[in-house]
Amino acid sequence: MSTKAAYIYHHTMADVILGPGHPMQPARLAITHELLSASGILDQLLCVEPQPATKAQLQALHDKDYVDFLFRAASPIADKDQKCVYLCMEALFMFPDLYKYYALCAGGTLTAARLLIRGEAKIAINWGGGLHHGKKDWAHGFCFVNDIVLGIIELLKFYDRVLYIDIDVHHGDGVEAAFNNTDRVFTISFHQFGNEFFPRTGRLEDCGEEEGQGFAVNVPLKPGIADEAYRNMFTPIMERVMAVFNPNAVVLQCGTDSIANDRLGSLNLSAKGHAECVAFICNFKLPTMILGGGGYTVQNVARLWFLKTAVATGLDGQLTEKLPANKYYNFFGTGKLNVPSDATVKDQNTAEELELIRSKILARYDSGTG
Ligand code: TV1
Ligand code: CA
Ligand code: ZN
Repeated sequence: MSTKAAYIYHHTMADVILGPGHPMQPARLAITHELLSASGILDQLLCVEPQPATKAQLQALHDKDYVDFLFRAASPIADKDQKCVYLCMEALFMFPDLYKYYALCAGGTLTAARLLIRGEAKIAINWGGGLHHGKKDWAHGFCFVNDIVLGIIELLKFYDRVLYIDIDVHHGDGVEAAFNNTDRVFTISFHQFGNEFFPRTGRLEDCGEEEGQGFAVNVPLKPGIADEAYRNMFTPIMERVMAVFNPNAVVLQCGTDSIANDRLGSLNLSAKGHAECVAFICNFKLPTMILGGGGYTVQNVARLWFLKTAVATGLDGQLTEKLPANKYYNFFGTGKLNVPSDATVKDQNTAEELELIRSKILARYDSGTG
């Protein structure tokens, strides 16, 4: 008997609005959920409703003062000076229920970690998680907590080595920073880089420090990369990392802002191309946590997370090229499942540049293959 894949979802998260015109729309969680439900795939998953993370759990990464601040922050009594210290540019984006929302993001990822540790699932999916920019005492890039770091800290209680893979269009700076000096967590981020693109970190040269030297990889990309060129980076690099690091568990951040026509990102992957990366990682058959993250063209985020849920759980044979009949049907524009690459977009990466990045990264691991 094979264990079901776990799917973590709390319906109240989708009702949250971060602010007028804010690109991060939690409603995408409900739309993804509706596709899973309408297709019948949801019935084949172990659905788990998370508890909010407690203050004590958040403090596994975050400073007590910062957690206390978040708890009070969305209320009118919040201190203006404190906002400046903890929130930097995020001060504009305070919203009611902020604490509840982020405690559920983190609680969901902690639940995913525990399901994997207890062997209750081999794959655990939390589309509400993936907040890779959060720092121990400040909010950054829509991430007021860092659920990923909290989840990895939990996994490290049981697993020796955890591999973190980040295919969001932005650099996974918060996760990289938290584990920059340790050899127990290997972090790798593929991201758009250059021209001040947020958060401006994640250079090719940055590869960990002290004990952690060689345990971080950054793959900086220019706008316009599509499926084939991305695959030619992702596959050989991940194959090598898997062989060299030999992880006991994997955490995959699946921000969908790297597909074509995102509101913030300028890469040009198709939904199928992005989902292939997930299939490739799941094929290693390690305990794997799958998290959300960015993704700002909401109907395409729902398409892709629906597709990835099916791919990661081995249920993609049940999908068709068409979306199932569902209550948001008109909102999707077309009834098609895939989001194709945009043929009018030019790839600004040259084959030579990509080859140089790939060979520089692979050369660091030439002597050891496991
Ligand atoms: C409110 C309303 C907020 C409209 C933010 C785009 C908005 C952005 C908005 C926006 C926006 C960013 C910066 C500003 C540094 C700051 C979940 C001085 C149309 C994981 C976070 C990107 C990405 C933050 C998060 C970035 C993730 N871009 N409209 N804000 N500058 N912040 O650039 O990696 O996907 O854009
Ligand atoms: Ca990334
Ligand atoms: Zn992003």
